[in-house]
Amino acid sequence: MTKRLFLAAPLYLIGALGLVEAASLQGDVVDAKGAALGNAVVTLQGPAGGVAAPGKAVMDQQEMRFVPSVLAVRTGTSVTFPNRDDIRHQVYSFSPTKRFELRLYQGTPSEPVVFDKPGLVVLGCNIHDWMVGYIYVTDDPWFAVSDAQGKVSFDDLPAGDYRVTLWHSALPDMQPRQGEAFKIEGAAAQRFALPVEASSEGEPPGAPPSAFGDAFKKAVEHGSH
Ligand SMILES: [Cu+2]
Repeated sequence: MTKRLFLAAPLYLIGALGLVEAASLQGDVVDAKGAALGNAVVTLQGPAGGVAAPGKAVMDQQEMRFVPSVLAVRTGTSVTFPNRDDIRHQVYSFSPTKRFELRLYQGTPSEPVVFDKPGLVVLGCNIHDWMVGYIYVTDDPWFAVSDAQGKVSFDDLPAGDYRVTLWHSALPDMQPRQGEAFKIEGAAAQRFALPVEASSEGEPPGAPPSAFGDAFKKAVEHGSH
């Protein structure tokens, strides 16, 4: 659902004018061992210097997890944080990109949070320490989050030269990486490698990252006694 928001309307404007040849890109994101890497953010800067309009996006809480665990949005996007659990959450971020706190709540807070600066926002919940989510805010006109098979796809791109930026929460310093420049004409395919160890291999999307895994397991164990 949210993925549709990523590929925003201005792309169609460019296509409709007929000024540039339309192209598409199928991307495969892989880790240091060449295995498919899900939940990676891929952003593109292209030849036309296109600008995607800020939109609206949703970061759910379901079964005491953030869903999706990684959300990419254009700078200026309003994000709502509906709580679909029947317990209360208190969502916060201490990240310099966007500091906020949504007081203990159920349902959807009336005001969305506007992410007005590019950068990474790490989400937590004051009640459930293992809950962690990421909002990646970008100025780049095209962006997507890789699926569980490491796939991303972009349609209606203007043909030309592109620069790619890649990010994943398991990168040692959490900093985005600049990939090699490449050309897109017609239907292109590209492989994007990130220096991420295969620690998250086999984990379902949205599972707590390993740093939080122990806390999560303890909580579950306590809960079952
Ligand atoms: Cu919570």
